[in-house]
Amino acid sequence: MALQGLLLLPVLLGAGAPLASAARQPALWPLPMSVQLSPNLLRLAPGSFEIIHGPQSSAGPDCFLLQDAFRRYREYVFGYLKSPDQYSKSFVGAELQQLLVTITSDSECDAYPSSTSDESYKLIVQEPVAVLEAREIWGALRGLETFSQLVYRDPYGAYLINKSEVIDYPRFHFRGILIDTSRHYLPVKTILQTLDGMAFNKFNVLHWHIVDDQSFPYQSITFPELSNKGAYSPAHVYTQTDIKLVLEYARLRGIRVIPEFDTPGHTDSWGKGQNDLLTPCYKRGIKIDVFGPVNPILNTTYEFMSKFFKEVSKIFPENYIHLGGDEVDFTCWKSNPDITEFMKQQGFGQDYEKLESYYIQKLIDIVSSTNKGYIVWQEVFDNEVKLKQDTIIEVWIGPSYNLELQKVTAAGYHAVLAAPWYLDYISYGQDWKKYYKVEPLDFSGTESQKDLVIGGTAALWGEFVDATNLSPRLWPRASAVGERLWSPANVRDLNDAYERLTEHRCRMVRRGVPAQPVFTGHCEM
Ligand code: CP6
Repeated sequence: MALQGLLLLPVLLGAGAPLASAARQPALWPLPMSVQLSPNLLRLAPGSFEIIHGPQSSAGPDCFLLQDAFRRYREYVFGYLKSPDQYSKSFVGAELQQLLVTITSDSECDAYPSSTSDESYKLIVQEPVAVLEAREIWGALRGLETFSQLVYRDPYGAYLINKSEVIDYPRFHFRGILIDTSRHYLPVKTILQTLDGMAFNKFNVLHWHIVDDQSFPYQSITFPELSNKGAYSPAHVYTQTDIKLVLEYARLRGIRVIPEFDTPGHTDSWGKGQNDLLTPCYKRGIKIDVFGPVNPILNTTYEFMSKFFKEVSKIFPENYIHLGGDEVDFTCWKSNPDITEFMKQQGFGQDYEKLESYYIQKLIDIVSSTNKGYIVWQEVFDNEVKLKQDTIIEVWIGPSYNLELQKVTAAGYHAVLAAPWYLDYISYGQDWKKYYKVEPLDFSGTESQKDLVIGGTAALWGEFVDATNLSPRLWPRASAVGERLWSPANVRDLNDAYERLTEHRCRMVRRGVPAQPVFTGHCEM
């Protein structure tokens, strides 16, 4: 049966292929704020079509970020064609010859993207020259992605684009992906590929949960023993060179890299290379060879943290550092007589959350003195730690995350939502729909409370994820989150999303990001 089907296929194609069918639609993902597609089609000639700077642009050929993006997007549009001139000489009709990219405000080509970057753009596709206009280079990057998604091929392989007009900007300015390089080391190549996928989906924050209990792959300049002793092996380390590579690759795609150095819990691996940092645990009053969270009662702890975060704040250009603060286990602190004594002195009673707050407060003062802002997991807020007003609280505990959003924003803090988007949980079926249906502002609160929700993060924790399965587990499931965070709130039609996502997934695969299938079917390669 199957064989017969295969043999019949060429015959069917030869006889039945429609001649001048307008064929497929462009598949835009995430859907822009406003799209007007006219039925008029333009063709692009792979050999001669070019993406260049507009004459009025504040950026020119010395803007490496845009030059590199022009090169990338030409390749994405034409799919690394081997014989690019196949169609261009013979075709008649309307042709799109150029895309002119214009930056209207002072272009900062060497800058890093930040929380205030402007990602808006306007794209007009008309004959013979299309125009992409953006205030900043970050908007031009998003517009180039959209332009590349507008181009599709007819059944004969010709490149088509509708005359069209797109006006676009993100609904939320914080659109993150969490990767975890402690539970499994991820090769730099895998991280770069993840950044590619993020750019295809207009994500703009890589939340890099770089260290945790299991391993410490960050190679510190000040404290090299941390990774010498705490990494899985000398090969499972991010050198300063590796970090710079990731930072630059992300920058060129308009992606911020926010590192997380999670303390005082989740720190087992720190203890291997830094003596006396962790709390010694006791059993029946006797010290045992087990350690708990960071020891909050020693001056040496804070001296270490000062030096460590001073380094981190220099290495990472990002204005925010994630300080963790989640899931602190009090068992070891409770067992330690020195801690018990300290609790008495401070008048903390039996309330170990007070001790945790004592630590975090001191840590926050240290990090504030490096002129960085900080993000913390929701426990830090729940434990009533005194925070600077511009602190970002990451809400991760479900299912009552909307209540938490209500509380966090009522207290005037900024919130990032992660709870409904834990992609490390897998199940049978199309779970992207579950992520897609989430409405981040569906909690009771005033308009100004809603304004404090700055976005969300799709979290791919690493217990069961390494380089072999990261990409298909992340994509296209995270794409659902990407559209929820970029597109207007009323873009929620599951059938329309299904059609676009199916094609978007094929496009990711063609571009070298192995994304798992949405459902049955096949991809045109
Ligand atoms: N690691 C760290 C984790 C988790 C957290 N922090 C986590 C907890 C519960 C679930 C998934 C992940 N693996 N450091 C919580 C933020 Cl369900």
